[in-house]
Amino acid sequence: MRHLKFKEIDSTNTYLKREYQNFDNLTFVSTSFQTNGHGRFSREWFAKEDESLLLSYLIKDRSLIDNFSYISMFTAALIVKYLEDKGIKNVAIKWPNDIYVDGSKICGILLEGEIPHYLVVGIGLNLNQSNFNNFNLRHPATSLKMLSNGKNYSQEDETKSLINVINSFWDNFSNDWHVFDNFIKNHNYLKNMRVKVTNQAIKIEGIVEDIDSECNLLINNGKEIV
Ligand code: BT5
Repeated sequence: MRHLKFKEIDSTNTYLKREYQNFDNLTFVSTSFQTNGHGRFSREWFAKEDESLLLSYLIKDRSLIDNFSYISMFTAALIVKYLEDKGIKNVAIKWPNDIYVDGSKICGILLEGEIPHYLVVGIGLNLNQSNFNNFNLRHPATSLKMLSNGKNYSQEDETKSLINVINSFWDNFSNDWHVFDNFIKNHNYLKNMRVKVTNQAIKIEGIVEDIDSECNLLINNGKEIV
């Protein structure tokens, strides 16, 4: 395992996408500040200096890349465990890539890469924000500080601890792709909610029933489960 730390960088994801040929499986990159942090569809990821945990890790192991559909959900499950170990309650995974606490987003995960060559998993986890009033967010947001009576968190320490959790999981992973089945089902934020999802140009609307053991969202559209 290798950990590269930056004070400022465009984006930890973009860095690993540029440099993936020079690094091994499970290389971690973190930074205090990103000038071009992003989510899906080039949406902006907001994080002032030292306020967030900004981390990406590289996957080059072929057996993991071949099962890419599990990677962001497994990362989410590890982050949920990490937050629960800190005593945070009501943590849930909003399929496919967000973590919510009590209805507010605390973490976003971004999977990028080129299959079968490499994957980059990016994590933005809110640590020390006191509010999100100045950002034009699509959904309510929260931070560890807001959930723990104003306590401040060290970006460096939290990054190190989360890296340990993720690294030791993948280091010991024995290709059991069902290891989180129940955990993910029990932390499904969208369960029983009405959603609209576009899957390969097909629009599906209905009530979320479950997440299956291949990490697909199961939606009841009134006629069938899709
Ligand atoms: C995500 O995208 O939630 C994935 C975000 C991944 C960010 C990490 S940071 C380290 C690495 N380097 C990067 O450049 N990216 C990764 P998405 O589901 O598309 O959500 C983006 C939306 O979340 C935005 O349009 C905002 O509405 C909202 N948002 C932005 N910043 C936020 C924050 N700090 N907390 C909560 N919501 C935020």
